[in-house]
Amino acid sequence: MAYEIARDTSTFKYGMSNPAQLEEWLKDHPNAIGLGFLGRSNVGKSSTINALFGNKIAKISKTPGRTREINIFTFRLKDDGKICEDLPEFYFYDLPGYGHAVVSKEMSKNWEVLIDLFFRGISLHTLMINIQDARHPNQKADQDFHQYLRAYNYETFLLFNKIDKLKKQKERAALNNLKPILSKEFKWVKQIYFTSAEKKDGIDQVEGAIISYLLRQLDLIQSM
Ligand SMILES: Nc1nc2c(ncn2[C@@H]2O[C@H](COP(=O)(O)OP(=O)(O)O)[C@@H](O)[C@H]2O)c(=O)[nH]1
Ligand SMILES: [Mg+2]
Repeated sequence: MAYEIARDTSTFKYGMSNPAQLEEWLKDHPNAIGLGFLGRSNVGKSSTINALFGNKIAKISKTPGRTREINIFTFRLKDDGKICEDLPEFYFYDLPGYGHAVVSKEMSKNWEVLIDLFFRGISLHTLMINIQDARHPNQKADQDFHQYLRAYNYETFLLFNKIDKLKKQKERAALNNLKPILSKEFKWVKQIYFTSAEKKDGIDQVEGAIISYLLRQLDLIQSM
């Protein structure tokens, strides 16, 4: 693979908590090519972003449910070590975690408003990356979220993170056995990965798949 993510180009752009501001941004970026990171609080969304896009670009939190904003970032690709100036800037979105009980009513209302605006307004050239905890896959909140997501028809990858915490061979085997079952259950999910954001396991494979997605979107837009 000649292309790679140019980690030193990853840039934080906006933290959006204001619906009107988000709506305006979405209207201004109808063809943005990018990635949305989604999952329950604490599954390792920010850690995965950091592993993919460069250390500490996203804040890693010790307290679940801290990110209440939609954080927007940009990045570029590199080819043989050189930044691809001929390719556009790409986007990624660190979305606030779903299914966390310990937030106030008002906060969860704002979460719903933001998430709803996001999914209704974000460019169709957005790959949704759903991260789940490999030790506790397919929780009620994950199922509920997939019900919601499937209505929108975005290409979706599923990542089971924290596999380093599965110490025993037996636990890993159980997760592997789950793969065909999950593929059936999440039929619209295009690809499934097992990762450790902490140990960087599986991250190269995810990066490769992300890059092919981005290049495919460029082709699609150019042929329009
Ligand atoms: N052991 C292990 N811990 C992880 C991994 N990914 C994230 N964590 C830890 O899980 C906690 C939550 O991570 P964070 O990225 O903030 O989750 P987010 O709320 O989904 O953004 C932090 O303490 C991380 O250090 C992983 O792959 N392995
Ligand atoms: Mg986070």
